[in-house]
Amino acid sequence: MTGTVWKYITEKLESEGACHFSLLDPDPLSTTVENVVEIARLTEKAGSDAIMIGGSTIFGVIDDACERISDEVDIPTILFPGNITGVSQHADAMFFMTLLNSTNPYYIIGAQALAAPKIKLMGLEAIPMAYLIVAPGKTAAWVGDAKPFPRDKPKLPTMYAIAAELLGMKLVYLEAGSGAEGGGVPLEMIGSVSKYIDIPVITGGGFNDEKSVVAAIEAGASIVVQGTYLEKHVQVDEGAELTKIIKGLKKAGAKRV
Ligand code: 1GP
Repeated sequence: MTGTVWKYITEKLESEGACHFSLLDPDPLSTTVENVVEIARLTEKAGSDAIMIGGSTIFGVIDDACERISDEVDIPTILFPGNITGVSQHADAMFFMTLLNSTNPYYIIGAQALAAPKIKLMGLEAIPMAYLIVAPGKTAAWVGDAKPFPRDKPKLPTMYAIAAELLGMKLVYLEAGSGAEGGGVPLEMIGSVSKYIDIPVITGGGFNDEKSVVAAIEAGASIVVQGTYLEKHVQVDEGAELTKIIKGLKKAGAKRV
């Protein structure tokens, strides 16, 4: 693909109002590289706008998966690292994340500092992103020593999101945790955060159907991320239902353009 990934994302959001990102976790304990590449191919075919590669726990090296996914698809591949092990030169860009509601400075700035020289030397495009973990938070909360925001307290992540914007972050990610029950981050929380910041809100964790994905966009999110859904369903129906989910998301997005 040509041009920077950030330019691609902003232009897509400007013209289509909302984006769908597919999260793939190339964890050899639960999948194979071939499987992940196949899912990437199907999600692109279904209309997903980008592939995020990573996870909170990485067993092994992600280079091979990154290289093969990037070769397979034309949409951007963006690293979504849970630690310094999540860096690869084979992706188009990286979400340079800081887990702002971690209680451990390692996840706020320590890992970033350790990885920064390599990222800079590689010339990898880094997109600064605030990562905010909402209850239940699942593995991401446990690994990241987070103090997850209670689901009924939208004001708390809103304060953090405004701080993130003032610090110069380009995106705010509201994360309920991969496999979260309850249909993702509460809509009231997405609404509150989106209302008070001018940078795009990206959300993920438990968005497993069209209804919840569309509701997140209608509540104010710009990008919805799906991971678990893809692992479970995309190969079963060759992406037929995902195509419908993404159509629904784009329809909701179009109302905002
Ligand atoms: C996890 O938000 C992502 O970081 C995706 O979550 O696996 O529940 O779709 P799911």
